[in-house]
Amino acid sequence: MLIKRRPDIASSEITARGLYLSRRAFIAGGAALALGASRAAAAPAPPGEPLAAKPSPTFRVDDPPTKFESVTTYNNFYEFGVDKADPSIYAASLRPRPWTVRVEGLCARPKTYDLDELLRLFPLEERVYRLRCVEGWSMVEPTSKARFVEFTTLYDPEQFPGQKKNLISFSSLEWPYAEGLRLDEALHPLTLLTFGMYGRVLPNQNGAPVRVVVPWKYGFKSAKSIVRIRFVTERPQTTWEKAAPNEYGFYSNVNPTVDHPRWSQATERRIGDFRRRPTLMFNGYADQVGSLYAGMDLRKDF
Ligand SMILES: Nc1nc2c(c(=O)[nH]1)N[C@H]1C(S)=C(S)[C@@H](COP(=O)(O)O)O[C@H]1N2
Ligand SMILES: [Mo]
Repeated sequence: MLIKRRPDIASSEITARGLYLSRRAFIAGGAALALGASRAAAAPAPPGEPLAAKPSPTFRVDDPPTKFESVTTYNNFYEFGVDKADPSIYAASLRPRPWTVRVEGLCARPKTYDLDELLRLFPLEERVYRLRCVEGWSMVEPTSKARFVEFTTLYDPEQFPGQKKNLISFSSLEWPYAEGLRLDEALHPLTLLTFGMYGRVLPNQNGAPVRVVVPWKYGFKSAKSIVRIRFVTERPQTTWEKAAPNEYGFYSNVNPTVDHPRWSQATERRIGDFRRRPTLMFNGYADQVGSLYAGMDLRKDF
């Protein structure tokens, strides 16, 4: 399936709203070509090793996919710096292999998986379009006490220059980056444990070698380059919640009717587009995920 782009709320943490918008407009306009060219010279395109997967007949979006070039040069990945171009420029320092993911916490079979072992666990037919489903994790048997899942990104300042405190573009985030979902959110078939995109392995700047993608939530819920998945009872504290609890809630469902304290979420601009369009409830997946939040006050649980 195609992951719809949504407004990048987290990215403007350090930028005044006006500047943030004009920078986006600048990148969307004619200057994008020039920027793209100089950046391409600085950072060769990722090798893009093919990764076979079958499109999901269930989850299809008919919109044309965002250009591969845009998706790989306009990123948020603060481990490489806070600027949208930083990840594509600096991502070569990340070594996505060898790689392991530790699955632990409240589950019957905690285990450290090698990346290739993980890949083999997801048969081709079960792969969602270029992506795979967290549903595959049911084999680790979370116990009845498990109510939330925490995802943690690699901590290694040698591979992630943005984790060094002396870097010019360092952010105020705490490392390693941590995110979390309620267990039922994590097990929803739309929540993807993602190894690839556009038919290739994930480029480093998009979170190689494995990340989470939660299509109905704001982008920062989708942790990149993860090394640990932990089942817990209490709601885990997430990186962005720690940084600004009144701005970034645990749920962070895309919601046009609940504004960020510093800006409206009523409209969005997709990467590569110039025009703004109305933001859709749950990013357009209300039919699939709305029932997860029945009876909740989404103003309170933002
Ligand atoms: N480890 C880590 N994961 C992260 C981030 C980050 O800074 N570090 N940024 C998040 C944000 S704010 C967004 S919008 C998406 C962007 O993913 P993309 O660059 O593949 O579009 O990644 C998310 N995952
Ligand atoms: Mo974001």
